[in-house]
Amino acid sequence: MSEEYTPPKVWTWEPGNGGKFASTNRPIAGATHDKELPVGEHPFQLYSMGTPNGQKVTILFEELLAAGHAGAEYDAWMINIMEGDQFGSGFVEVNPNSKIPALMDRSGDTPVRLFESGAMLLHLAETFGAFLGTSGNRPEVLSWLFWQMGSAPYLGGGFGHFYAYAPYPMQYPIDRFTMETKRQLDLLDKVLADREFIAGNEYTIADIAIWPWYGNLVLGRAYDAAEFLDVASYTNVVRWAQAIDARPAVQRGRVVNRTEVPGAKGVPERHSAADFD
Ligand SMILES: N[C@@H](CCC(=O)N[C@@H](CS)C(=O)NCC(=O)O)C(=O)O
Repeated sequence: MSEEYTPPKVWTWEPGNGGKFASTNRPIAGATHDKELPVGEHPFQLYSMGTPNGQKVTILFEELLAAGHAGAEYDAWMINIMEGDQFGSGFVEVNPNSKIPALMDRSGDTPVRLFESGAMLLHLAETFGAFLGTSGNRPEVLSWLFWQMGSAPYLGGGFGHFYAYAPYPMQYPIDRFTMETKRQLDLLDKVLADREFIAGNEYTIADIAIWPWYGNLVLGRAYDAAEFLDVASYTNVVRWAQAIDARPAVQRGRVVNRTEVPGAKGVPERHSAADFD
């Protein structure tokens, strides 16, 4: 439990360091076991879990379906990252990086794989010509989409890990990542002071990418940290987060691939709209 640490000349892996992900994390890429992935009847096969990165994709699928894009029907299969499903051989074929979400697009003649949630949002938005904003505003949408991909690891892997998941509290990393998380919230708050949505006055994949992380955070749904971060002070972010939270497609998308959702019903696997009934 010491905060004093002298790094050895060469780092060696000590399995089970006590953190929340100690049983599955390791410094080696690739599959650990053989396991085929199931394939359903819809054009899109999503292999995921309802973490913020997973929610981005299920929210976009539900928004596309709500907007009348029937071709966006999808099967969402549960990949339990706490049990190491991301290291099964079938999953690793779809995502060699062994992280959810992973997607197979089987809508064309040849199935194509996608990994990285941002790539999925862009691919689906382009495929259906939806939620990309107007062509003149596209650079702004893409800038915020990629901002999310680069920024959320400081919130999740940095702040969230050290505040909620580390085996014991350590002031230095908590201070460092709290400062960055609050800077990011302040940035979003300033941007949303004169815009309805992140990239302008239209709801786009930039909002769909950012909301599961920063929206859930200010709605008090992440890391039990609402008071610590004083999220209520980011009033524009709270207003934006509540508006998106009220969208029926978001209410559906955020519960997919989850077993337990406080105040709502989890939908561990989604194969049709009836799964939400
Ligand atoms: N940049 C990736 C991040 C994906 C990611 O970090 N997924 C986490 C869950 S939110 C995961 O699968 N973790 C399992 C592990 O690290 O073994 C994306 O947006 O798709």
